[in-house]
Amino acid sequence: MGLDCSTQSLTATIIDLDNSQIILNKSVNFEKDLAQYKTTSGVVYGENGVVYSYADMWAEALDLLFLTLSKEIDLSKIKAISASGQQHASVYLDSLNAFDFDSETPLAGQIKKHLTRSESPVWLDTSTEEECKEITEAMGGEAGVLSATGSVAILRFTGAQIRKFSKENPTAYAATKRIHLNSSFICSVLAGKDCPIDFGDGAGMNLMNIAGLCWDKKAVEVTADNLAEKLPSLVASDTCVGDISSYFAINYGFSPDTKIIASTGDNPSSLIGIGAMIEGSAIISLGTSDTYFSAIDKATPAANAHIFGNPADNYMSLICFRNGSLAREAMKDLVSVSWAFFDNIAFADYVPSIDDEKFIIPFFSDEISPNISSNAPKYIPNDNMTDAQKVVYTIEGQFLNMYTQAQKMSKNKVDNIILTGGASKSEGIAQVIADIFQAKVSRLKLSLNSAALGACMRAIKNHTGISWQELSQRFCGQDEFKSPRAEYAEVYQQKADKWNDLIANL
Ligand code: XUL
Repeated sequence: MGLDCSTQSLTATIIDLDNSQIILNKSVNFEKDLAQYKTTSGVVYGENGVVYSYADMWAEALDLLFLTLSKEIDLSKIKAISASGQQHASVYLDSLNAFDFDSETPLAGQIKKHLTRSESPVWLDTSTEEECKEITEAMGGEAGVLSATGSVAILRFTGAQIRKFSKENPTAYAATKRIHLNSSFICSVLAGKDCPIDFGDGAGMNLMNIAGLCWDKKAVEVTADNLAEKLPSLVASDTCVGDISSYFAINYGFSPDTKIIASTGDNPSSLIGIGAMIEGSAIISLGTSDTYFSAIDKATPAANAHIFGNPADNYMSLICFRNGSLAREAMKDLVSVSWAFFDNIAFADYVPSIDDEKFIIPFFSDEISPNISSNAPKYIPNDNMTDAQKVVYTIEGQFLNMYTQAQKMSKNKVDNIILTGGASKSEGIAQVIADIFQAKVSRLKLSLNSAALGACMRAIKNHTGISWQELSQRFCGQDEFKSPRAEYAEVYQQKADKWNDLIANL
């Protein structure tokens, strides 16, 4: 069984390994099914950028989900469980024994009585600007935080959130004996004991030394007083932490020897569930923001990108581009064309060529990768361009930018790109990506919760030793969508070099 405790819901995916079949996918929706917590899509929006959720709600969701599952399926057949969770969210507890459950009392109340902070800050929170500045300064500047932890100090990362709590509520902070991430919290609840944080999710805290895969002494020291003793240990993601808590065996019929495998963050888990855990594959997710993530062999930190642990081995890069779908939509409206034209027709007769005048830098809102204000002078459509060219150069701009940013993290060749998200249906976008990256572009056959599937695959891997390659062949079906056209490799390399010059001058 794989679980994903995401922002909006808790999902379980169960695989019947003998028949290579995903037999169940079920979710509890926080807003709808646990309405008493009064969340909006699983979170509460406070003032000044504060966004939080509740650890006792996540625990209650586990009770609810397992109760539903126990009526549909014989849970004693589950051999191993792993979980994934929304990254960066944190849980503050007054005791290392908080997971020592009484099997007759619901989980939520048992957790709640141990919380020193009833609210768990989540990744949407942007209230920690001051703390990020302080951490950056104490670490000797951005380069210091980046080289130590794999990311510059980031608003939503856990370190800044912990610092803010220690400043605003020193008494409750002092009473905190353990700080968990959402993922290690779920793991601890499942195992009924205090469990470690894995390298995948630990890297999203600005506290883990990215090269050494241990807590970074300086980062921990400058973040908050006595923090080292409040953090769990760090482990490789494929660690079995023990057997399931008797709470779940007694209440839902799990076998007492069901193995619990360390949890990880939802992005590292999706890397597994999409089948891109081995170097040479990358995922491009086309959404409100576009995201590029890929398995990499070395930790080579780059500003504006993150490095997390790859649960399969080594590392993964994650680069987020703010100008994704909204920028595409803005350009579609500006040119005043239909989606059919924007996604396909515009590309029909296009032959890539080098032409200095024909770049569009489509940063409609402030871009974060790289850091460029939307007010910066940019190359915009001009009257010498046809409507089709305006569309094509917009898409080229987005993905030349993605390609050059990805190259900063790893120059290793990617030969398979898996495209997900709304715009992945566009033939034109897929072909431009294939040509720029000179990689085949595939799409997933089934649309599943890739983080929950990844957690399930990690549980299987730990329990059986089946290789990643075989697991991805069996469970992550991909269809090849577009092939790279070798004749345009040189043109796009020149365009990428030119793009770097344009951006450097903004
Ligand atoms: C990654 C991030 C989000 C959350 C979503 O850095 O903040 O992708 O993990 O759950």
